[in-house]
Amino acid sequence: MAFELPDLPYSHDALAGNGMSKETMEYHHDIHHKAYVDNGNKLLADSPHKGKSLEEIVKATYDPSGVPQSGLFNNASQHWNHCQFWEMMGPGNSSMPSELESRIKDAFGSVDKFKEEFGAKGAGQFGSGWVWLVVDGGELKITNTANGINPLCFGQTALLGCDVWEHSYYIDFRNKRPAYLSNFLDKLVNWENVAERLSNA
Ligand code: MN3
Repeated sequence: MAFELPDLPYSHDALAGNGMSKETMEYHHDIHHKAYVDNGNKLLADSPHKGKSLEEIVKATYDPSGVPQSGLFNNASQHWNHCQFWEMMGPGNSSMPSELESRIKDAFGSVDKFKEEFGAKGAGQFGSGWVWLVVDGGELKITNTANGINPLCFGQTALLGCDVWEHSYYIDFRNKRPAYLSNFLDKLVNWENVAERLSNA
């Protein structure tokens, strides 16, 4: 099954008022995400994994001792990561559903403490990568991963992920990754999507 670039679930300028510009979306979705799809398809064409689903390919090609990971893993995992990322944001300034809020309070003490820890983990990721809210063995945890590595690699469920590659924030925030992260948490997250992932976890 070939990889396919999904349309954004909103227009390219839908998040512009919330700190993610049309120009960022044009680069990030139309160029960067598309490159992962195109490069992944080239590598998949000759691969024994080509009949598998995207999630199966990510899990099957992840190498726990791999530095670097294979090209197929990197492109497949980044394709998966970006598909989740677009869905995890929205233009609605959504509020946090109560079930999710109470799980976050139980795990981190308060919503503010959760945001603080998520922001610190994202800011602390050295180089390119992601910061995640995951369910791991029934528990909510915040993790960070290098490059394209994601929660699927560790049998975790991703509830929320934020791309901390420079291409995600350089146009709108220049080098200010912490400001990008706090804006993401305060203005961009689609909390209904996060809550839905939690109820399916
Ligand atoms: Mn990216």
